[in-house]
Amino acid sequence: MRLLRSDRGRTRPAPAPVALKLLVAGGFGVGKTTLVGAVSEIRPLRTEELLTEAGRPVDDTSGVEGKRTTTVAMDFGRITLREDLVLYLFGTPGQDRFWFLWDELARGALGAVVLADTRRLQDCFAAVDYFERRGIPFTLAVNCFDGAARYPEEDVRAALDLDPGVPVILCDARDKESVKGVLVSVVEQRFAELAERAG
Ligand SMILES: Nc1nc2c(ncn2[C@@H]2O[C@H](COP(=O)(O)OP(=O)(O)O)[C@@H](O)[C@H]2O)c(=O)[nH]1
Ligand SMILES: [Mg+2]
Repeated sequence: MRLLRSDRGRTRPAPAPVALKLLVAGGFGVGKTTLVGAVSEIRPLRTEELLTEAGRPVDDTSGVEGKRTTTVAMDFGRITLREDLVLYLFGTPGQDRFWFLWDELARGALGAVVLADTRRLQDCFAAVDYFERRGIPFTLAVNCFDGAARYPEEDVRAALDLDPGVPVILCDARDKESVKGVLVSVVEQRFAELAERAG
């Protein structure tokens, strides 16, 4: 009988996991910080600051009146999707005045999640444009807030004029499994693209 290598106690060392970078974008108060916090294995690095009186005219909290803090620089988190696949999540700042950070964050990103709230769909136009222009694959994730009307995927797709290839997923940014589903769809998109390119 042939001895297997593993029978001799020689186990192969586990390969180092592939680390991929993903961005989480979307309008102010749409749930980016919540999403990163829901799945991150490390204590999410947050740079929340209390909303100040000075920020009030620009930080539109209508619809998210409970919101007391805002992400000034970014959210950062990590999730092991499989033992050989680790995602690093970077939440983009929602406010227009921090747009200068986006190009830094986008460098080397495999893909993105654009979070949307159907009550304020226009808030994610800028993020959709940004990723479309740069050819960064993204999944449009509708964060289903309590009390917000549910719209079918086709309606959201039409309203945002999304390419047919862009996945639209209804999610709950507070729910780990729900968020994982969104992240997997981003990764799968990119892998499918790479496989196609490789012929
Ligand atoms: N009901 C509900 N509230 C949410 C959900 N996601 C986020 N929130 C709340 O909405 C507010 C804004 O979320 P946050 O993650 O700070 O938004 P960000 O500005 O995009 O980072 C917070 O008070 C969250 O607790 C959700 O899926 N459902
Ligand atoms: Mg935030």
